[in-house]
Amino acid sequence: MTVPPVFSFTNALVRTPGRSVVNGLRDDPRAVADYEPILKEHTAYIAALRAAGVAVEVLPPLEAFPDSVFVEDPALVFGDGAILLRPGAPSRLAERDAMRGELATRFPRVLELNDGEHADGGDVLVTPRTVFIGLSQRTSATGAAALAIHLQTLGRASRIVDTPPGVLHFKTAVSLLDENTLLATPAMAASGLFAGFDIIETPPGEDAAANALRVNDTVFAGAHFPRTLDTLANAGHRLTPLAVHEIAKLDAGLSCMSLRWHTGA
Ligand code: CIR
Repeated sequence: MTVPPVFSFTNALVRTPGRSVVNGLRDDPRAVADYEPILKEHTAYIAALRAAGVAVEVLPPLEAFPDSVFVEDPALVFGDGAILLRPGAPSRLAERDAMRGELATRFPRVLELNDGEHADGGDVLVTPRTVFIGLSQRTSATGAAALAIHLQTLGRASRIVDTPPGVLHFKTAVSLLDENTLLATPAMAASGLFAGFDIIETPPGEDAAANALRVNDTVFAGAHFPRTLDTLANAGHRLTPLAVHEIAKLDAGLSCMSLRWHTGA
């Protein structure tokens, strides 16, 4: 059987933001996010996934969990199995309880991190040969080690690496564009972690554009980053620019609003 590329997705799971999303976690306490624009960005994101050929299921809002729209963090999924994670922020930990049943009905097997093992999906970058697990404020060494063992059980090799200081998650600073190419901030590009990959650096002032998302034959990229969009277009990438202005106030980007998988792979 031919294995589809790691950015080939048939399915995605998203969750409608609750009105409480405006109380989500953020590094900058002065950032004020509004509900309607977040909903608009989320709605456009779902439409873009569908336009890219993905069957999207939409879960109902969870008002008790302001950050639960960011479904990437409590789980890591592949077509042949899923891992229920343990988000590192205390206010987000119980999001995993809402996610457990959703995984059980969709994946042939579900593994789980245990007490004390913290990892957020935002710290996990899946590439064709290696799954990078970034140590961060949210992903502990214990959590990363447990996650690596579960990945091995699912037949995937992983590497535990450091996340550069100043970013929330590993993938805040790097994304996969194709089998061999990454989009990364200059700091991440200089990390020396990515031998064998070509790296496109985000232009000055556009570090936040590094959280892009390859979905089938298109790259979702922040619409507010014109120089990054030009750079990616010049490199031959087909682009889907999406507004992320409002969710960025909650330190979120394009990967975090969905779980994506290819049925059977
Ligand atoms: C948080 O701090 O957990 C949320 N406000 C943002 C999560 C973004 N998640 C991601 O990039 N994977």
